[in-house]
Amino acid sequence: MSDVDDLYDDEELDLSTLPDDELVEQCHDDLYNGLAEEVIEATEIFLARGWAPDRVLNEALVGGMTIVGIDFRDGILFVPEVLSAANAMKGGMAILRPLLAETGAESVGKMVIGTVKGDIHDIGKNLVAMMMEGAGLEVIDIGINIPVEDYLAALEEHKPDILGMSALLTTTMPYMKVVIDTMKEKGIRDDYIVLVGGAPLNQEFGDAVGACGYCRDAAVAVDMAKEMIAAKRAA
Ligand code: B1M
Repeated sequence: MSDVDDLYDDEELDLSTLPDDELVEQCHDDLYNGLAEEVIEATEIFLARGWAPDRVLNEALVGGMTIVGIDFRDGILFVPEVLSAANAMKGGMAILRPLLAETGAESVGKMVIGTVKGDIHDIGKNLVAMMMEGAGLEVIDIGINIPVEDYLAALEEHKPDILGMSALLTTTMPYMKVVIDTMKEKGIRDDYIVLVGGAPLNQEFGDAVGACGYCRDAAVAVDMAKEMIAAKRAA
């Protein structure tokens, strides 16, 4: 068979003919390659076969995004590829989200995230939000240029496990301390895991402002979030 025939075969792959285990692997590959339509189709097939929504989420989608996260961390994938994988994941999530809400499946955790006041950079924040969703967390993205009052209001409204803050400017990163200090004043600091990130930050800065963790990148953020939520729940 020629390469062209091979290519044709790939294009014409009928996902519905694959047994469950092969469809899971194919879904992982399609996520990795950012093929949203195929991921949506696979999600629908799993559901039609009677898979519970949380099983589809964990085995087909989160499993695939875990591979993406590892390769991003190891420098095999870069930001554009991860954004495209995350976009494909969103396609599957859009189908599963209402079903998961109906079945009351326990979420891995919840995070409110926003870029601090004075700062409109959101590419990194969006990537973190998408990777967190990819790991099965519920994410409430409150946007950019967020003043302390809006962070506090979002915490009050959504009661997340994690508050995530992003800053890309040396002039805006000190605002993270304003938010954390205000949380301390209100006596709510210890109710939340606070994670911070952004290109100009480092571990020393994260420690100095009183965050629970500084996240060098989105993959680190996901690992820290999962570890810290598990530790908090165990405690
Ligand atoms: Co801006 N900008 N920018 N900019 N911009 C920088 C940050 C800068 C370093 C460029 C430079 O001069 N070399 C510089 C800052 C210098 C400094 O502070 N020392 C700068 C400047 C000066 C400015 C303006 C002031 C320019 C001007 O107007 N004179 C202005 C500021 C506007 C404002 O915010 N008030 C400005 C504007 C812009 C654009 C609007 C044009 C655009 C933003 C578009 C957007 O975000 N929608 C922009 C861009 C694109 C950049 C650069 C080129 C790229 C940033 C980016 O998206 N990186 C940037 C230079 C650079 O960093 N190379 C630059 C990719 C992204 C995936 O990485 O955001 O680091 P990053 O996120 C990573 C990690 O940091 C971490 O995970 C992410 C994924 O791995 N992470 C988190 C980030 N947030 C996290 C939160 C977490 C966890 C992890 O919470 C749990």
